[in-house]
Amino acid sequence: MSSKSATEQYTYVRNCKQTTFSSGIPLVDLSKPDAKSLIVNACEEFGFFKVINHCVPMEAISMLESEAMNFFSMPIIEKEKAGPANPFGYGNKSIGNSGDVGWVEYLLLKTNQEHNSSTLSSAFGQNREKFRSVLNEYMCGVRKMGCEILDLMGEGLNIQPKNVFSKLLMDKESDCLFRVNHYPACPKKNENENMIGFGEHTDPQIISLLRSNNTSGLQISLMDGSWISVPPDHSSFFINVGDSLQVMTNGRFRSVRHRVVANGSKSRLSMIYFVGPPLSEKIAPLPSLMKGNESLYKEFTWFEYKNSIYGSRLADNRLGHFERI
Ligand code: GA4
Repeated sequence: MSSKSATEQYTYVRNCKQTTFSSGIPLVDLSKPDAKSLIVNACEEFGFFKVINHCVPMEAISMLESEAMNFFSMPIIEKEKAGPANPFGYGNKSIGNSGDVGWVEYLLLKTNQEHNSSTLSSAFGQNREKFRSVLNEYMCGVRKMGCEILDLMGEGLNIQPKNVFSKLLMDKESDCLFRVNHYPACPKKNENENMIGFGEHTDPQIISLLRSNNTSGLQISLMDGSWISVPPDHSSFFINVGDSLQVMTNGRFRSVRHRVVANGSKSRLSMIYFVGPPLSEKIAPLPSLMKGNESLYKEFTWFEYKNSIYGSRLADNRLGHFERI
């Protein structure tokens, strides 16, 4: 992964507060009746929560993780056959189009397109069918869980009908993405500093559904601007509120700023399903959540938002351009 000139562009952050299960991250048990109110509270305060008792089969999770590890273990020359990630495929260090770099390599895929592109075939060779079927099984489970969570948000917010959010995910024109990030272990130069794996940013979509192996690295920013580490848990999912949901709730839900720091001794593998609406969808506050207030945002479509973000830097406040002054 490393080459001297590229390493020089990396950024480092100081160590931050560690959290324990009891002190930090909101926990939602999807099998419990209080799930919907816990989700609403978590989205308001953190824009982030951890989910247990989800319906995604552990077997699909483990199989995809091992297929992904096989892919990232290949020689770089093989992986690059699936690249560059422009916008989809294998990417290494470089994130987006504006010069951001991180200690990360990744696969970025569209979810509702057959993965028969030359991209995957050339890099996966004979293993392509296996990867495709394992990926589809995982994504089916995650989509189901995403739908359940979005319905619980609708119910928790007393929105009629409750499927206002989930129907965007179920729409066959939905613009969802899937990303697998591999952060190789990165020996520390200095005990107090960590190399940035994926720089701070908010996700542009509605929600993102993330899981990782048991290696730490994910950090979220709290309302006061401080950062906390999210203890990893390979059997749970972590949900981020994205910019679009912040707008649809007129700022009631918070699009969470997050980042990943590289681990000094273990590699981290994460998989994220980004729930994006159809391109033509108007992203605007739901009338029932306005309660006589004005919209905080100018109206825009998902297509317009996407166009505006691709020229931005990772850490930019992308919603800033769409705020009403
Ligand atoms: C952040 C969330 C998703 O990973 C992503 C990222 C995208 C990319 O990697 O190409 C972006 C980033 C993300 C937001 C700003 C732009 C676009 C990199 C970047 C600098 C796939 C997405 O949809 O937006």
